[in-house]
Amino acid sequence: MTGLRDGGGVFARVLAVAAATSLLSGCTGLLATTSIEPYTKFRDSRDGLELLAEAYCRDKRGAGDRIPVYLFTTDGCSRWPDDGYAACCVVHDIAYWCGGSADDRKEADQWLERCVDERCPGLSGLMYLGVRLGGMPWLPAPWRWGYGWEWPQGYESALPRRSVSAILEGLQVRSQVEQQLQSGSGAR
Ligand SMILES: [Ca+2]
Repeated sequence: MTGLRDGGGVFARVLAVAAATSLLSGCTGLLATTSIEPYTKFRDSRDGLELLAEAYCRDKRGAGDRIPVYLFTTDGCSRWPDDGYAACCVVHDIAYWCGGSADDRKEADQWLERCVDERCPGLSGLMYLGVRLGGMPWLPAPWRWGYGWEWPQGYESALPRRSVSAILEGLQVRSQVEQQLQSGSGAR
């Protein structure tokens, strides 16, 4: 347990540094927000993201394999301050919900870093470090790798499946997430 506590302390420090850095770089305000509305307000957006997550996961795991036992949910950028890159975090959540091998997780984290870097270069490296430390599959946290499965799902063996980024690109997951996050304004 000491290791877990130490890991949590490091994670907290990384978060504090990230918040300070993002403030200094003008990427975010003082309040941490999760701009994933209309996800929690509108059924259509929530259903759209669930279907998108399932499509990604069926593609990732291959026909005939199971998909997670829990429906897809997202908390946006978890406890990170977020300003304009919530879609990056939701896409990253889709990959985390589905799970897979250690290499898949690293690829998803690298994808997140690139995505956030487009909007907020001062934060992307620290966010990468944060998800590497805080997203391990054996941590009983709701944002862990493979969180769509019963804990502990752990890492799965690497099978000759398509890469995370190839599937994200093939299904245009990021632009579809952005559309879902914007669609609620028209539904009001
Ligand atoms: Ca998240």
